[in-house]
Amino acid sequence: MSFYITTPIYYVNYKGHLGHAYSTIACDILARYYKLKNFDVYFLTGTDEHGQKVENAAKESNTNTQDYVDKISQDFRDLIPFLGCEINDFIRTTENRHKKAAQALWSKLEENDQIYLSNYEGWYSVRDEAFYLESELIKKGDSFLTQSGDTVEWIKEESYFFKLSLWQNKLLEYYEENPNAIAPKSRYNEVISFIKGGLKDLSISRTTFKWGIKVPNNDNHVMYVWIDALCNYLTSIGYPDVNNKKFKKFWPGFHMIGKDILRFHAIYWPAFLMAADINPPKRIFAHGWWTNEGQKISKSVGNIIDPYEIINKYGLDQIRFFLFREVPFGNDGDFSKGAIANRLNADLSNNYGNLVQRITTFCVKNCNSYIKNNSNFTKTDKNLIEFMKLKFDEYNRFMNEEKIDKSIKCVFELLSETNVYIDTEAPWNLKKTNKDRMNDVLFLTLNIIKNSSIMLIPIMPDSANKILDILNVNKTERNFDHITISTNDYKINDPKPIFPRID
Ligand code: ME8
Repeated sequence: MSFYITTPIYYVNYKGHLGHAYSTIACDILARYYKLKNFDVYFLTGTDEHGQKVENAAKESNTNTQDYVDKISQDFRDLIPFLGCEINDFIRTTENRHKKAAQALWSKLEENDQIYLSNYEGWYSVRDEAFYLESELIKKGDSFLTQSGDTVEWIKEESYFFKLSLWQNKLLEYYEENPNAIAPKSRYNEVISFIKGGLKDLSISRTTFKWGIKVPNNDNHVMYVWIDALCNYLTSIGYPDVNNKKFKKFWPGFHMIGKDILRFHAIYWPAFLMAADINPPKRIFAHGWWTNEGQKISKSVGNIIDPYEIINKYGLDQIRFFLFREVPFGNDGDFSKGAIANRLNADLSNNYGNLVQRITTFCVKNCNSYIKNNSNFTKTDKNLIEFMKLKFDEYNRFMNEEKIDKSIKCVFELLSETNVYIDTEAPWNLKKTNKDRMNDVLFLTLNIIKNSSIMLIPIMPDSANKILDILNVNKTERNFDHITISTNDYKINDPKPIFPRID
């Protein structure tokens, strides 16, 4: 089984921030989850380097455009390992492989009679790199603003058009037959009502600047940045060679995006693909938007959250955990210092960390670090094992719907229940009265710590693996085939605290 997952490719007009990190980590969580299920996973990210917005940013910084995009693209690339993400490819739209792929896609659309030359006249937002109808804008004095308050400019130029209007009914049919192609459901409904509102042909080339991929056979035009950018998902797996192994194995893929770019991915992109005889994406998940202490994050307000700063302050796994436990995935979230401290202390220090720390230190001090395996479970033990199985099933069900917060919650319910079990069974008392039973209680608890830690690898790979190291769990057993009660004994390594408290 294969799983192809992509992040949006990020504009290189500014350095990466928390929002970008969020999309990338979301993909890493799913990629790692599917790896634990033994899927063949391919995880792509990269940078979107053409268009007016990027060209303007280079001009503003008085840098040659190519040097400018090289520098910022490298910053995005460097951020990935810092976020604990393991990717398979990093694509840049200024690479030759991509220019070739985008031009091949264009030529295919032309060959299929999907493109014509005409004139475009209308509103354009450079910030969104998007065309707008006047009805979608807010009038302010003599000018118009986008819903998010950005300025638009009137453009009038010769342009190639894609026959998007031809695809209205086909898209509706496709989405009716494939209701899981867009998630969450509210985004699916949004797309359906947008399509029902009517689709106009889409301008797909520009003539007033040069920073883009040349349109085949017409040097006056560069491609509209979105047709160029969306094609990256095909480039990485070898397009235009649709018969190569990678393409056959991984397409169609799963696109993780922010809610701001839903229309491009869920309307334009599947239409381009179908028009070029390629299957539309398997699934598009649009996640919510982060604010900073209640305020919209923006360059002009100056409240951009630097991933380096927060990860250096709280820890990588702590931030990964907070971002995906705190907010239902798909909803908007607010990044606040108070919420971080509460969440990390309650779940990581007091629940997971406390259970691991007190059990492993107890084993080292009182059992010579050695716990024998056991399969003679009491009724209470069996209930806990059943609860573990139930939570693992729920965890999977939620992960398969990208309800990452709910999946995490299942693991923490299991850990809480295990803390209660330990308090009730009290191995510290059994030490004096029944050493065999003490061993068995510890054995079951270690198994639950092991299984919970495997389930938490996608979220907190480093910490979960450190805990599995303390438990001496074989690297080859750190996957979902081993969410069982081991038949081996446990030998405990010296424990170190993993989740310090935050003040
Ligand atoms: O749109 N909260 O690139 P971009 C959550 N190049 N996510 C956020 C966020 C926030 N406050 N801010 C940004 C582009 N994001 C195009 C994409 S794809 C073929 C081309 C995330 O640099 C979110 O995923 O503006 C959003 O969709 C993406 O960054 C936009 O990044």
